[in-house]
Amino acid sequence: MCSSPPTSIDKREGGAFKDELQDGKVQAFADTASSTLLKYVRAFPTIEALHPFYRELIDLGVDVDRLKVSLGRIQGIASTVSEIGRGKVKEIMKMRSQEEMMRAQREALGRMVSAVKRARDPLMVLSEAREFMRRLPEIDPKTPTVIIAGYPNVGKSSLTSALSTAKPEISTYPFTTKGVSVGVLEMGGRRVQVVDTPGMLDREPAERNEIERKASSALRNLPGVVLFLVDPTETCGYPIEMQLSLLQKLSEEFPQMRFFVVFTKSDMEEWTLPNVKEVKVDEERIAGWGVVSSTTREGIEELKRALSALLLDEP
Ligand SMILES: Nc1nc2c(ncn2[C@@H]2O[C@H](COP(=O)(O)OP(=O)(O)O)[C@@H](O)[C@H]2O)c(=O)[nH]1
Ligand SMILES: [Mg+2]
Repeated sequence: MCSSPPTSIDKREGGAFKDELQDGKVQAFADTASSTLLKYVRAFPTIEALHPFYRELIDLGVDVDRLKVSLGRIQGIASTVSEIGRGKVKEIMKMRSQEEMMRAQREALGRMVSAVKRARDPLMVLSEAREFMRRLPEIDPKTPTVIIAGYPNVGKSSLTSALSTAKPEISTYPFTTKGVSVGVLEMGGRRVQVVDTPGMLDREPAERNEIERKASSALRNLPGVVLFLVDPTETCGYPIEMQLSLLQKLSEEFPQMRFFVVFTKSDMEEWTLPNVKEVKVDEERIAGWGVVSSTTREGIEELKRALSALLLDEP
């Protein structure tokens, strides 16, 4: 059955309703909903534009394909909503009875609300991804970096503090329970960051879990040098042969990086310079050797100068 055409339209009333529609509910809802959705999409960093260091880390906590699909879906919903809005407002403006207009408006709002509801799941994906990214360590992949390596208790944290001007900030990777500390030092007016990564370069690659392996691999993308610490006093609990063997394994794992080797805890009585003749690492891979004590600061300034020359004076 067809509804009969409206016969008695109150011109004034209908006109007023049309005026209200001009800046009325349908348009307002369409605009707000679509621009809000697009804001979420635009606020999200483009994965491809990210530095490979972060791209690899993000891969550990975020399903990147699912994220891309979600971004696309939200964008699609935003344009659906504004199309519904535009179309309906045009339609409504042509209508002559208020009842008809009200019905059309309700229908438009209903359709837009259900479209927006479909954005819930993809928005959840975005929010989870953002939360993961927010908790990644604040390492600037463009700043020259000293990556600290060596067995537990060889003096990595102590040396990171001794080298840094700022108090090292401890940030926690979302995928490790241990913190990653990032210290900052000034060298000739330029920033250098010192990154200590427990659970990664303090054990053999084979002993890391899958996530630690991938996170370690992301470190390859940082520009700089690995500062490998050896504790000749063995008070760290690891025999010297084992420590030197870790140096060899890490140098194989990071073939494009150079290693600066420092012997720590030089203030201790039992300290002796280890025999390194057996270490099978190419000469050119070794950027330098040093002897330090973080307690007495012996060798610290020399080490800073050497690192500075290494990181900053090169093309
Ligand atoms: N005597 C002496 N002890 C040190 C020195 N550096 C670190 N230590 C001690 O060695 C232990 C482990 O140091 P830490 O920096 O935590 O090692 P990490 O596990 O490699 O970070 C701590 O008890 C430190 O006090 C040093 O230069 N001299
Ligand atoms: Mg430590």
